[in-house]
Amino acid sequence: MFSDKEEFKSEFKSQLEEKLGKTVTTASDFDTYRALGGLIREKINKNWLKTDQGYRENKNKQVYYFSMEFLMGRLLGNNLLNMNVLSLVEDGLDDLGLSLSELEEKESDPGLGNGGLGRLAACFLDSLASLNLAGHGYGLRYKYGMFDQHFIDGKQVELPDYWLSKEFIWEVRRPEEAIEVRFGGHVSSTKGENGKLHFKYEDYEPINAIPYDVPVVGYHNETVNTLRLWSAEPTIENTVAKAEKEGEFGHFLQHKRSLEAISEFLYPDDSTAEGKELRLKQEYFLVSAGVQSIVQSFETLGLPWSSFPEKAALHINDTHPALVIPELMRILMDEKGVGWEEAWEITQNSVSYTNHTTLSEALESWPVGLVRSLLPRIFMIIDEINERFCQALWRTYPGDFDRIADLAIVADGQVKMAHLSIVGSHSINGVAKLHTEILKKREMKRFYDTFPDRFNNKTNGITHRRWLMHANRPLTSAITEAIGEDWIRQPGQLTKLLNRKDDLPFLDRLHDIKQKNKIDLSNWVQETQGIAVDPESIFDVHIKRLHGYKRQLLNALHIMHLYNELKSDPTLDIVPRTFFFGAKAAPSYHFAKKVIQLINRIADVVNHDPDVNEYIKVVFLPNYSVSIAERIIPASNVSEQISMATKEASGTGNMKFMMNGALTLGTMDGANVEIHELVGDDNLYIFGLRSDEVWDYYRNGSYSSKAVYENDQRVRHTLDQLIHYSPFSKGETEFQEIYDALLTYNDEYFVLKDFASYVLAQKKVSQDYQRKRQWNLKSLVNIAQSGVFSSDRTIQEYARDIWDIQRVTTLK
Ligand code: B1H
Repeated sequence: MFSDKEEFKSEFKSQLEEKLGKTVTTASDFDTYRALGGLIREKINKNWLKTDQGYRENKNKQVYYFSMEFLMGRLLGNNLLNMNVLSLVEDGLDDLGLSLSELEEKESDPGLGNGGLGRLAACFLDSLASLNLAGHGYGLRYKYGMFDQHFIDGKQVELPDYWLSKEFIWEVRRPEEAIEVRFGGHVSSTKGENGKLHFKYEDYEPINAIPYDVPVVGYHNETVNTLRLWSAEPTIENTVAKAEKEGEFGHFLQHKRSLEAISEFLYPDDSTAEGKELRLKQEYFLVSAGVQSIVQSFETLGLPWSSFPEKAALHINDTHPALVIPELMRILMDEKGVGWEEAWEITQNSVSYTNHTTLSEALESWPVGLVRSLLPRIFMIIDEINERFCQALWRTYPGDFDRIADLAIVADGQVKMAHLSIVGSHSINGVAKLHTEILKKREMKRFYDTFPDRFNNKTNGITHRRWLMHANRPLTSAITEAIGEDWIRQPGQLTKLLNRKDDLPFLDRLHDIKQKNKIDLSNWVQETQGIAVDPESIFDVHIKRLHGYKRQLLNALHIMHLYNELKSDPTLDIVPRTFFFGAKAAPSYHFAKKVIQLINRIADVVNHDPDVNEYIKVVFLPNYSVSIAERIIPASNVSEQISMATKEASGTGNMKFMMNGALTLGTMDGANVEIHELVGDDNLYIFGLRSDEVWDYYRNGSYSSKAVYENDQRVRHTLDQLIHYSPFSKGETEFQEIYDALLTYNDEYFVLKDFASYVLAQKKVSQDYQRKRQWNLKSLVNIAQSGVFSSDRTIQEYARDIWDIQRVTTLK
């Protein structure tokens, strides 16, 4: 690395001069960023190579984490942190009149994911490398990531995110490791002399998968793992053949585009499955390229196929890459001559699956006709897996047609991807205790009855390196000064902070840090949004994808209610509050877009009304992203985690806030339940129906939102304001749809049902906030108990219970 700051400065200057032909004074900010990034990349290369060689020589078992999404965030700052040169580089740049944080802003934030699921994959990669575990990510190199969100007249407008327009300096294209992936065509079979069937696959469309590798740098060790992102390109032979056959350049271009479309864009749906052919193509493209390359590298070890599961663990991040199962079967049987039984045992023992949601609209299933025509051989294998599974069920439950139909992988003309994933893997995990219980007792009960040993819980986590050490450096220093630095390697040791409960100067320091972060955020909001916010007000933050079940609408109705109260009683004693929102709605999710429009309208009304705007402000930050989250979370006091109980599988934002000292205002849902268990009633604000109460209402069908409307004047007033002349709707019908969803369609997510208890909880928040010392103490308890939610803990559990891998000790 760099022996000191002077060495860094001189290497950095040579980089600028030799690679870019610029000097510190002539280079643009982006050039400077590129030079710095390029220099750091060179430093990473040595350890990257060494890690790879070490794994090969020691024949370590490798984990491959298959995910359609990796929401990595910017890499420069985190790489500097993990390489232990952050301060040195910062000081060196400072000497040259440059600011590291300004250069970090020049990096585009790769939005190759929707939300929690994609960000979890990124946190896991950081933990794998930091714990010296041989684990790599396999994903797609989308040309367009998550759309850029703009607001026009308060409505969401989506623009393409062409993130590659600026060079992505961290990737290495490796065309020599390209893999051919095949679609369409026909399969015929012939019987060999031993009576074995041989399958011949013809007339298929070949597509090249080109890997682009991104290094994943471990924290203060020498491990550098790999995130491998596949990009679709036409194969040369096929392109030439097509051009000759069709003799027209136009056709050639069209053909080329249709192939490249496979890795063209990320589907912008969070928690919803899109049943589009292109999506299925994307899924198989990732799976086939990935599994083929894993098999190739296993073959270099010269071991028998039976030891494949001892050398490779294939993990599927939700069902999106579930075709890993039939694809591995196909390769083992058709290409390597392994028989069905052995191939099946190898497959089951290598594959494991995480379920991330029980929402029915998120469950993937594909029409049989589509799978059969796009992937004929894969369909045959799925069909056979299904056949054998149903026969086995018949032996255990003879005559139980209902059960067998319910569990079948292929049924009602659909291939059910969750069923395939359960049957074809050795481990199925949920992402928080409550979620796993719901899987076992309700949503997947019959599978749990059949395979009780396969089900287990792995509560999600977040990397404390990005979300605390990088996002909140002042807090990091304060913690280390208080309890030493062991917590960095063992985040569970943050509980040592509990000894500081009576340390008033320390509590004051926590308060000052939060205040400073709030001022920084306020300045940024002023600069970028032109909105003045009061850093003394409570910073109440609701950032996550926009979805009915996450109930941004509940927060919005409460703000309308506060506004009404303030207008009718100007002397009302209210603690000033700033409500922050950040949320993207799927472009086709009409209702979610209406909610965005409503929140923007509320912001417009509230922020411009002098009767209220000293007390409440509403800021909807457009284009919410990982880098915006890193700014806002360290500056927040209240963390809104208000999903309808049973619906949010885990949540991970809740953990980031807690780690930064914000107090949760939430329902007993997902991982909030575990936060509550750790900090106790006094250190968070729980409201609303519990999961069993929700189920009771489902069972009796006794919930009536109209009854709430009729009995609660506050609810009536705010809802009426949506459709009658009011500051919020001007008598137009633009929010009729929201009104109807809440009343005509009986409020699917129990927003009105939980309104009263939410108002009470919010009142309590305001009261408590005024008692500074107590509030700081609550904040301290949250930070102290947040270590469990480090993804290091989560990954250690996956490594031990699911993947059966150990730390690689030959590396440092
Ligand atoms: C989560 C998704 C998801 N659950 C389908 N399910 C998608 C489903 O593009 N698709 O088709 C994309 C994403 N995402 C989230 O996973 C849960 O809602 C969170 O509660 C959880 O914290 C997160 C990570 O486990």
